[in-house]
Amino acid sequence: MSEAVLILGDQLSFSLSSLEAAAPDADIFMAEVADEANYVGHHKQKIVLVFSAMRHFAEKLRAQGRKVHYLAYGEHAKLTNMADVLTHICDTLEPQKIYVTEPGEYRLDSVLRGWVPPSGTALTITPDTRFIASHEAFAQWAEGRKQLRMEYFYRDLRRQTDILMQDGEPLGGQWNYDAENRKKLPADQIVPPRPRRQPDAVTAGVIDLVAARFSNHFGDLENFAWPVTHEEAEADFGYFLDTCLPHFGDYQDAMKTGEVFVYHSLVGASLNLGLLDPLAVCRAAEARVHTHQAPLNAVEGFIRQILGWREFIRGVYWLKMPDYAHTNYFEADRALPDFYYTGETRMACLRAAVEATREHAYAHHIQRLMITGNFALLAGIAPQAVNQWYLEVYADAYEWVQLPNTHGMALFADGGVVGSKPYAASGAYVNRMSDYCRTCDYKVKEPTGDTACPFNYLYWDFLTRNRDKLAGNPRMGMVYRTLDKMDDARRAAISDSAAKFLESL
Ligand code: FAD
Ligand code: DLZ
Repeated sequence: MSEAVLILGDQLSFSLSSLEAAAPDADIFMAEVADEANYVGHHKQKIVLVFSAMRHFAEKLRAQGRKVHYLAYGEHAKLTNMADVLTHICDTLEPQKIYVTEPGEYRLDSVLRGWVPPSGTALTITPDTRFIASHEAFAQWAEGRKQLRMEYFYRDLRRQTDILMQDGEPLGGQWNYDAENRKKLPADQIVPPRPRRQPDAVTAGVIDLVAARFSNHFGDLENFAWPVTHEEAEADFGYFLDTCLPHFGDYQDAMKTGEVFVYHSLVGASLNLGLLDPLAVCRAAEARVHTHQAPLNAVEGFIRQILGWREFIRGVYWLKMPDYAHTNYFEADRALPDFYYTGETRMACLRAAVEATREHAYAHHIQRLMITGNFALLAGIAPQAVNQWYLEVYADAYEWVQLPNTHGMALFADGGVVGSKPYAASGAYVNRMSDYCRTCDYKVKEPTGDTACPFNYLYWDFLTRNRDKLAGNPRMGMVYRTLDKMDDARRAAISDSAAKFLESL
């Protein structure tokens, strides 16, 4: 009986369930197709990363003695999408069985589930077991809960995996050390440089391909340094453990001019492709506490991002799709300003976030949430436009993780599924966590007027515009009491400054 396996571009794991389900002599197919490369205008570096990592993985499988059919971009022009590829597999091989691990995105999942195999062939979609919680486990946890909160899910997964636990209790006596993780980066603190990597021949070939075929996509290619193999991903993660993890907690929320990566791990892109395993990453970080190589606040903070946020976000996506993507709690409808692509804005913080994004297909979490995300929230930009931008511009972006983060966490467009209140902030927050305001054209201490930081009046204007939706939220009581104490002249100045600024977008 002949069998085939289709491996998607973000399924580059040897333990993939489709590979385990199929016979060892099954024919393996991997395909670079136009629809996946173009369903949004992915950053050029993301396409290089996915294609190069796919090509390296195919070579590894071949070296293990597997039969791999690799359809490179442009060499099979008629195969534009994954349904075409499945049909091509049937035409060339007439397999009785085709296995594919469930795609990470609802869009592609619908394509595969909607594909009708020819008679004599059965398509089996296997679960993606590269996560700690299955869809069923998340749905069971969510069942009957009024609100889904990451913290409680995270605690359950800590207990389940026994990570950072001691005799059934959280190590150190606390579940969460977030309160210790909000330091500003001191001006004289030297952040270690990231190791540079010269592209090998495979990556260099893909860079040429992307430069030629995707020249209209956003982003620079010059700084491409993403790991494209399991070994490179492990090496970079090892560097993070040794050099950055000890400071990860303290400076997790810090931003600084010229420091794109601060002490962040950059493991998101590798985890999402399957080059790293999330549980192994958490256990390797946990070991650093026991060997006293990193403090508990850093290690817990890092593990919470992966065991907590990453798993929770994926659970929300599959529980709530497809309706989730169409909610718009604040009825926001403004177009995305051009500066999200050009970086041409007088706001230093936004400029830094967009420039990092263009140069590295990366910005760290606080830049995504509190700079570009906060601006989109306060300015009332249409969620679909914002979601599309985030899906396009980051090397680690796939809808299952991007959408709940953008739509839910940053924009509160889901009305409170991911977060209990909007992450709205004025310029004071940016000033507290960064040095951007020192060189900005705008004045962070001015509340209104042409030279005031736009975050200041946009913040109060957002709260005023959305009073009916937010004033009843118990976590917003204090800000509304402050707003209510403002006199009419102050409120009019806020409204005028906001209207003028928004008009200028
Ligand atoms: P670190 O800061 O070093 O964190 C370690 C790891 O924890 C990350 O690699 C990631 O796997 C995980 N993690 C941390 N925060 C989250 C989170 N909120 N949700 C899920 N996983 C998390 N992450 C993506 O992987 N893809 C995206 O497309 C994406 N889009 C985002 C959009 C917005 C608006 C926001 C606010 C966050 C988004 N995130 C996304 C989450 C987070 O910002 C990135 O995972 C992180 O910045 C990646 O950098 P890093 O690998 O250096 O992570
Ligand atoms: C992101 C991406 C890109 C750019 N190209 C391909 C491709 O040509 N072939 C492929 O199999 N996968 C690609 N991917 C990853 C898919 O988009 C990803 O598997 C789905 O979005 C599901 O997460």
